[in-house]
Amino acid sequence: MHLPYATNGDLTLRIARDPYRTVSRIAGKLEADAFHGKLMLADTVFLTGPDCARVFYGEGMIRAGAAPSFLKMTLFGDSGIQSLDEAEHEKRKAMFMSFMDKGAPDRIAAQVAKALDDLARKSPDRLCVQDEMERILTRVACDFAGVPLSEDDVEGRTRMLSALFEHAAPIRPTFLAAVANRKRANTWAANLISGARSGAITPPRGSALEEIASYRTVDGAPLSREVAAVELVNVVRPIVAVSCYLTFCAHAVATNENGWEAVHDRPQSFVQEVRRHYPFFPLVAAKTGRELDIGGETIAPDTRVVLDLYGTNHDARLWDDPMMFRPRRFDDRKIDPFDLIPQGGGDHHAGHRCAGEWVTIAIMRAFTDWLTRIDYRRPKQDLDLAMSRLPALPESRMIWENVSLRQ
Ligand code: HEM
Ligand code: MYR
Repeated sequence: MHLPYATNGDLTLRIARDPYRTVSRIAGKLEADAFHGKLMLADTVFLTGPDCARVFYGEGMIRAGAAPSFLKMTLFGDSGIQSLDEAEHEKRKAMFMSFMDKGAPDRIAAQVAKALDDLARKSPDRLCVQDEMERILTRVACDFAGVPLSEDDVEGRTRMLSALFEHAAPIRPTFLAAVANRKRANTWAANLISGARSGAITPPRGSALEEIASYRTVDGAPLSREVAAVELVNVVRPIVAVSCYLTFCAHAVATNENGWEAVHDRPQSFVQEVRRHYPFFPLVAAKTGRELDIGGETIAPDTRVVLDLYGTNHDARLWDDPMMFRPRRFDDRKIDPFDLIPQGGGDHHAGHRCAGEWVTIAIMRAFTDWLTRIDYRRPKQDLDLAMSRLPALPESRMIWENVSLRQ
């Protein structure tokens, strides 16, 4: 048995133009969940759907050397948790997961709720939801991680951290600014690590800054200052990135008849449907660590494998009318580790599934609760999702006017 080949040569340009839909479209044409293609000139196996997601997160897949190098220059940084395997991954992941214990999602959600109410109390005439949420989440993320942040630095740190996820891919000139911001972010975080290690900064017990600064690898060695910095950014940056999901929540309310009703009547289902429906993280990459059977074909070791997250979240075999925004579908649905996978699939502890999934959901719930407590006007604006962007935010970044807390 052999997997089919995608025709039309290298898929890099097609994926760059339409990162969310290309893999599932080709899979549909080939009538196969797994197929061969080329990505950046290298042989790659593309996977979509729940069965293939299970293979992607199964035995024999590794992450060392799997992420495209441009992501190391921006979003991920070099030598962080995303590139680890086996014992070192397990140990470092346990540290990341420990940050999420002790009520962290609830604590973060309470802080977000307070910051949102403070914002509405100022009754702004006009605001950009994406920009405002990035600012709020930068404050919350730094506080959560035990990182000092003065009010004067909020704007600069917000721009620095947001560039890493808003311009992560080399598809627009803004990528170069993201590379520069990755260098700044690494220097900023490395100084914080040095400060925590020397005692110049005393981060709260159990905070990410303290734990990363004092972490010991499987061999008992501390992390280099550079790697520790990358891991600190791996805690702070993604919390700021939840801003995109908040803009998507606002977009879902603005563009769907059932959006507003769902925010009131079934907020948890609303949040899950936003995570399923909206185009955020398109694809994830791994490599075969040995000869591996995929769909009946033996794939050579060291072959890149790409899993289509967005396509799996829109797979018609799993979701009725997958392109429709329909929160009710989650009212009594049991979620499987391999069907709703906007933040990766499988197990959080044993695999690479996103460590921040519960925090993400808690922040989105705080935002949707807030929507029921405020009034605002939405001026005419371009709400089209720019599907070639990563993430595919609405063109206007969501503008509101006359925002106020309801009396
Ligand atoms: C990994 C998405 C928020 C921390 C991942 C992965 C995805 C993802 C797709 C990779 C899964 C894989 O490699 O198989 C997202 C999205 C978020 C988000 C769309 C929304 C903003 C967060 C938050 C945190 C976080 C809030 C932490 C506070 C991490 C970490 C990893 C990760 C540490 C690496 C896990 C590992 O390699 O074992 N995320 N994430 N993420 N995420 Fe998130
Ligand atoms: C984070 O880790 O900061 C949270 C999510 C950020 C998502 C940014 C979207 C761009 C990802 C590009 C992936 C290209 C895959 C080959």
